[in-house]
Amino acid sequence: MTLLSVNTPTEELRRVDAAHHMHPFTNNSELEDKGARIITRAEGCWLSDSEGNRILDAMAGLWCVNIGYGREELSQAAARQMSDLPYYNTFFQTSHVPAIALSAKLAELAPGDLNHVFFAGSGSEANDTNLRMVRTYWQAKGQPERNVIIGRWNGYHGSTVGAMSLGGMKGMHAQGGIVEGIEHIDQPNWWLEGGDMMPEEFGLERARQLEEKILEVGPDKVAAFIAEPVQGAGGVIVAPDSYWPEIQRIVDKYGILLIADEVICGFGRTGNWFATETLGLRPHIMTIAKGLSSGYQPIGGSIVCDEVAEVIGGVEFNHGYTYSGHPVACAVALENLRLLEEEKVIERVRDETGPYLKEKFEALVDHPLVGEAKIVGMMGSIALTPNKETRAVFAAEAGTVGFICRERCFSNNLIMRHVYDRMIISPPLVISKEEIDILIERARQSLDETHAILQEKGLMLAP
Ligand code: PXG
Repeated sequence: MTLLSVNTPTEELRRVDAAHHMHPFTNNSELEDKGARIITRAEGCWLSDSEGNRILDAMAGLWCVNIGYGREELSQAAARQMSDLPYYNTFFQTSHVPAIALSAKLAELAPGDLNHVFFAGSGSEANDTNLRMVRTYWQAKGQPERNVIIGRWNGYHGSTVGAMSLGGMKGMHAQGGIVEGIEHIDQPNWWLEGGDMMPEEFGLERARQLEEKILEVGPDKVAAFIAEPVQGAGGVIVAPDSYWPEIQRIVDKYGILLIADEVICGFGRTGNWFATETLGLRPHIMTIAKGLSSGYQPIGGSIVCDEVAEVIGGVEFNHGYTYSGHPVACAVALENLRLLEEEKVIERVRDETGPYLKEKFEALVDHPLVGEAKIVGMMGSIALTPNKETRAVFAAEAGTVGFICRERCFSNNLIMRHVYDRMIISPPLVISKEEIDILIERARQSLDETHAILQEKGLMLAP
């Protein structure tokens, strides 16, 4: 086989890709027709592809490149660590400096008494850790019957069996089934499911489903509730203000553990280090990944409160990954956190670029296709609709219109994703005001083009 490189013709790369590379969440047969877009380089918020396009990445990769692409400091940190100690494990009473330093740094950054870190290689692995950890916690406390974990429909916690079961993506559950002892409640998506209720009333109703579920299962059988502070993969669903205080009240009342999945929300995305601070939550465990290393290295983990860590530390927790606390990943994460802190990236999101983006993004609601525009810090979504007043969905199958809009964005060199008929953004936190202007301009252009296509095809219809 000829050696492939970024200089290989795109058609050849696409052919080999379709022939041999199984892509995540992709119907591979579609790749044979059209082929993948092949990304070759990236700098700041900009991607380059094999056809010479420059694309504004309003998704920060997969919600992870918080510090932006191309930071030499991070590649140097990796190279240094690879020379010094490319690998050693943290099993069997061994440790190494990068894992020690990173766990201490995370304990410093995390709120409250979240002072202990169990490392994993990804967010999915970390949530599998959490599933086993909370059950082990209650076992160790002499309450083994407390093993039910409650998650939410349309929540996303990863693709491994445990994480997928905690999540509420029905299409995933349908492929192989889920782990026993996991229950789900409805999501706080007012736009789609709020009916005639006002948002605050709906937020309370959805939060109270947690209490109803606890009572249905039996309060002495529930181990934990897991949720994303802002649902990401489910379409950037920002709960009404009434929702989280009520969830916290219920968690406190029944003494169950709260797991905040901060995989997307953490490390500045909502304008604070963690979204639990933005929303005033007091979790016992936080799941982290993505922005921890800005995606430069695969790393995730669970930040655990004193009480849970003490109980788990009192038994041998038979759990761990070859790459738990991988030294290169830890070194890169540490350098990433140093840059986020030193360059005041999160403060800028909170005080400057976040409010600037919010103003421009929320103004998209004046577009004829846009029903609502919601944004927290640097994660936002707009709902596409054929009728704003009635909050109608399109008559076409859910996702048809979102897909058309995503394709228009692609052709306008903007990466803005769709989740069904919601368009979502989650740009690198270092995005400048000028780049925000470009983002909004391209989004508007793509919405106009989508609108024209829908009118031409007669798709502006509600059922
Ligand atoms: N929790 C949350 C909240 C996530 O968003 C995971 C856990 C799992 O992390 P890993 O590192 O195992 O992927 C995620 C991941 C999408 C998309 O299309 C979202 C994720 C991953 C891939 C695609 O929005 N989130």
